[in-house]
Amino acid sequence: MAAWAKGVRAVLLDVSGVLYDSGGPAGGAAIPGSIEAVSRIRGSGLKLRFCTNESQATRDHFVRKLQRFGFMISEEEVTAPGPAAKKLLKDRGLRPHLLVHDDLLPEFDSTDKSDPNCVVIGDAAENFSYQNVNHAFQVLLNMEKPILISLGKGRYYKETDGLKLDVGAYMKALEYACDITAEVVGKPSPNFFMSALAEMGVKPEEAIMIGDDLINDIGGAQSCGIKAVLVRTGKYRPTDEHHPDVTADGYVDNLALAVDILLSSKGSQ
Ligand SMILES: *[C@@H]1O[C@H](CO)[C@@H](O)[C@H](O)[C@H]1NC(C)=O
Ligand SMILES: CC(=O)N[C@H]1CO[C@H](CO)[C@@H](O)[C@@H]1O
Repeated sequence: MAAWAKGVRAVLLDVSGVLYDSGGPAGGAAIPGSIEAVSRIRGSGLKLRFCTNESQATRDHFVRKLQRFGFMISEEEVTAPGPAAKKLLKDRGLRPHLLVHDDLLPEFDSTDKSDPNCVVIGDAAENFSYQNVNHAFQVLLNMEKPILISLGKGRYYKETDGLKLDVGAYMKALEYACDITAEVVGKPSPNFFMSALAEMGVKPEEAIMIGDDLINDIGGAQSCGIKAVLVRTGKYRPTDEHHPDVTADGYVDNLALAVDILLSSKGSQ
């Protein structure tokens, strides 16, 4: 029996690359077996939370896309960096200049954006034009003490037509140009994982994270004391199984198989 599957009461699921592959005209497609796998987790009585670094769209938009692919999922079950950043801005009285995707803008409708005293950067995809990135740079350098808030720090992700630069690459560019360090909201930041656990009311050792990103999903969860399993879907690459710094608690071909292992271990407890 897999050691990682013992004593699990709650499951944290990464979404893109685990539940579905993004890209293409339909915006992506479910990974075979994953729709049933989510239903089986629900049926088993385990707690469940979707933990995404998705910062290209509002949470509502994101949930509707997954429902269209066939997943049973509701907005309250999603931990995403957009809403987390919105709360942080409010708590600290920060007014953002936004370098985010057009589809994420509605998330900040009620946020005061006048006379910005920070820059928020998300996965802006096509909106990462030279003009937009350079403008954010100028806004930062005009501040007495530049504050850069980044919705995740992924290096790249995979869409159906290939690998794409993620927000982390642009965040680094601004950090370098302005000689500052960004504050990261979202994976792999410990606060992000801990808030997902708090929402489920479980301790780190009672949860398992399942993701396709070795550094952000696996390393991020493990740094909070959460066990983590890497699936060989999405952005997975064979070299992920021999990484010098991060070793997953398990490596499994896909979500369906991970759920098989999890539920058979639960049955035998
Ligand atoms: C963002 O990208 C979309 C799609 O390419 C484009 O229509 C829109 O004008 C862009 N917005 C900004 C602020 O650059
Ligand atoms: C941790 C991480 O970066 N996870 C996901 C981020 O988003 C992309 C796509 O938007 C996924 O492929 C990653 O798995």
